[in-house]
Amino acid sequence: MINRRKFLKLSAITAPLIAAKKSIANGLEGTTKPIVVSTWDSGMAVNAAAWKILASKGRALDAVEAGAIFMENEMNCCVGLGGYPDRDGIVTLDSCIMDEHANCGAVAGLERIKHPVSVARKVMENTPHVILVGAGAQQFAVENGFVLESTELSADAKKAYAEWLKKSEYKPVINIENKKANGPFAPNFFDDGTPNHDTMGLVAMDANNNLSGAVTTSGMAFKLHGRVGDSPIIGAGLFVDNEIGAATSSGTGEEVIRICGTHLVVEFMRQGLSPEMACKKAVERIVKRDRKKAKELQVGFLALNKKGQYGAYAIQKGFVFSVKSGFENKIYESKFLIR
Ligand code: SD4
Repeated sequence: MINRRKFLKLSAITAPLIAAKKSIANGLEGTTKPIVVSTWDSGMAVNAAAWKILASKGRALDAVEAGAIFMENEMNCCVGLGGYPDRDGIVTLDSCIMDEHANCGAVAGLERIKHPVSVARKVMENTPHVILVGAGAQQFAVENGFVLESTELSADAKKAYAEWLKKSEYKPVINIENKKANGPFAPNFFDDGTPNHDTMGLVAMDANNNLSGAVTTSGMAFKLHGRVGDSPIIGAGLFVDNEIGAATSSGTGEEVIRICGTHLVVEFMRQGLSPEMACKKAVERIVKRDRKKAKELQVGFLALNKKGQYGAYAIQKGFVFSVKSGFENKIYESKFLIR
């Protein structure tokens, strides 16, 4: 099991690659392509998987799916079936994918399926719909040949869940009966102070100048069963407009949904802002609504425009992202608004 903290310790080789991001993207003239950018430092390996397709002139859509699949195969706190469960002890997965024609597909609250991103792609390609949820999403997945995996939690998830149960004294039946005090809900931060998220969001531009993106996550750990975050919501966790750019997000999904976060970022880029400034303006929108609340949570946006310029911004320190192009293979620290 590699969570973000362990990954950082393990990746002494990549650590020196972490750099402060300069203000206007990569400052290169012309178009940097192909290119893929991903949330978090775990995005380095995700980018490598996507790059295999991009480097051989493949489609950005295939590249982002490959990147997401890679992460879903890893043992990680926050993506795939090895992720932390909801407060009832069930792992529920959210994912979406979007291509250069604004085709999109998503699944939410999907249980026991290893590759939600591929189910999301099938929703996009084989149905007239955009989002399938819960039992219906699972039924669709099985009908399309996906294997129903075990319900057993990964060893790390089991441990984390047991700890959480101890502290929160969560008893599902009692809480369900007591509607006034239906907590506890997903914490914004784990006990060690690290944020409750490591969602994988990635956006890419291929050699043909086409953009696509994908997001995959187990969502916020210990969430209410049935809760859906921003990650599978087009315009919240992911948005792609092939004329302008693409954006993805990580963090407390409710805050991202409230402002249609990634759609907002793309619209700011349409108005001429750099990816970094567009992300900053979206973060400001969240903070402006409730600064006190914003201090208690983290949201990071990551964007890529049609020139292959990229940038990110977060509410707080700690959001990092990974970039792979023909010019670089790096992790950057995002700028942040408060603290
Ligand atoms: C959510 N945005 O479910 C996601 C959380 C996240 O790693 O970033 N998880 O709200």
